[in-house]
Amino acid sequence: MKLHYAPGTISIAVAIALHEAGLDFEAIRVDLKTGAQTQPAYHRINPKGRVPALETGAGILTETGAILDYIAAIAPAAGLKPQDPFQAARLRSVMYYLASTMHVNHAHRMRASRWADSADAQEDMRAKVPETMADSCAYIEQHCLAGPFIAGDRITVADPYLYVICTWLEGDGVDVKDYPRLAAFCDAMAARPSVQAVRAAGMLR
Ligand SMILES: N[C@@H](CCC(=O)N[C@@H](CS)C(=O)NCC(=O)O)C(=O)O
Repeated sequence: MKLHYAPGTISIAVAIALHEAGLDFEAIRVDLKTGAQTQPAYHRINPKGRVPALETGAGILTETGAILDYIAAIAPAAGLKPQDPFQAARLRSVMYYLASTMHVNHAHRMRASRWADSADAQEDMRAKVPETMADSCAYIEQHCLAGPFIAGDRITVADPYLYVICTWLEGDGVDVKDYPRLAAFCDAMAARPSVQAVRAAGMLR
C-alpha cells in the first residue's frame, strides 16, 4: 500500500495505525507548503486535495476515519477494533466526532480562508480556536476515554486519530495538562513503538 502523507497532519494517524497493524506501506510525501495537494497530479489521487490518501490493491481510499476502519478490517489479528457491534459503533462515533468537529475546530486556525474572505472574519475564527479546542478536549476527557485508551485497555484505530490531533493542541493554545486523562493518554501513545517509528521517520513533530 502507498500512503500519501504530510508530516504532522492527520495522515500520520494512518501511518501509526499501519504500524500497529503490522502492515508494510510506502510513504509518499505531499509537500503542502508548495501546494502539491492543489496540483492535478495529486488530484488524480485525491480530488479533494487533502492528505491522507491510501492506495490499496482494491483502489484509493480517502478520509482518515474510513482508512482507519479499513486497516482494522484487513488486519483482524491486530485487534484494532472491538468485535461487539455496539462497541465498534461507539468507536466510530468518536472518530466521526474527531473528523466533523475537533479537526474542523483546529482547521479554523490555519485554514480560515476556507470559510470567510474578509481578514476580520478570518481573525475572529482564529481567535475562537483555543476555546473550541478546549471544549473538544473537555468532551473527550469526560466522555470518550473508557480506560487509558478510547475503547478501554486496548489500543484501537481511533487512538492514533485522537493522538495526532492532540499533537496540535499546544499550537492551538490549549494545555493538555488541564485534562489529566487526555494527558495520560498522550503519554501512553507517545511511548508506543508505532509512534516512535513515525517520529523517527520525521512524520510527527
Ligand atoms: N476529513 C479529511 C480531512 C483531511 C485534511 O483536511 N487534511 C489536511 C491536513 S491535516 C490537508 O490535507 N490539508 C491541505 C489543505 O487544506 O490544502 C480526513 O480526515 O481525511
